Amino acid sequence: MAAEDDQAVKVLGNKLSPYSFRVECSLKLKGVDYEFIKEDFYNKSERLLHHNPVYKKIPVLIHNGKSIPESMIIVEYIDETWRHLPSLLPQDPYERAMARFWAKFVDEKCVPSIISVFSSVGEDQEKALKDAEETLKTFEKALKGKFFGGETMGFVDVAAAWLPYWIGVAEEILNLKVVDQESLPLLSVWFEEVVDVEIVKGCLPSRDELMAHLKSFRERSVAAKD
Ligand SMILES: N[C@@H](CCC(=O)N[C@@H](CS)C(=O)NCC(=O)O)C(=O)O
Repeated sequence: MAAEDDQAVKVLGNKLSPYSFRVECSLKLKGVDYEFIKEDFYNKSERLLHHNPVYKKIPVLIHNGKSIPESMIIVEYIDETWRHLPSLLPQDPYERAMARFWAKFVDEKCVPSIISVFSSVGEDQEKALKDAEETLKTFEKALKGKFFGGETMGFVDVAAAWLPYWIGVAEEILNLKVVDQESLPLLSVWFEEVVDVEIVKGCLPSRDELMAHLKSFRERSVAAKD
């Protein structure tokens, strides 16, 4: 296994994984060629178990035979390895720390609050929706112009650029609005801008596939609460 993975850049991932999206998006932003190896969520390959024996999760980046797990650690690795522009993390140490802070906020606050809306019903869902709105209001304050990275996509944009697409499909399934112009004016504009970036579009799964995946996720999550 290790010998055949010795060459160049490979990504073990799945387009339906937002974490996998981050890795593809960073490589494309840097213009790095890579081989994408699709992993099955429910039937993990020997290759995945070999390259990520600790968490056994996608994504994994394999670079010259060395494996790196955890999406945002991979994004930092990509930024440090291919140092040419665009730089994803800012140069200034304080700004770098803040970019890491907001990327962590995406994983620790935004994602759980949206999953909570998506996996609940009735009053629980109404409460979850209010919480998600508050969280996203805090998040939109971190925007620095067109993007979280300023005039170009940066570290935080890469961490969150899948959200508009995933939330759009979730809103259609739930028949409710999580992000609207009135309550989240800045984030709404970023939602539109970021999914319009060609590189972002190129890393997204088909809408039908995502719809089926999220519908099944919702059914399982709601059933688990009964
Ligand atoms: N913190 C990890 C999360 C990765 C993750 O949860 N990957 C999911 C796919 S979206 C996975 O491989 N799940 C399989 C499992 O949980 O066993 C990262 O940022 O890479």
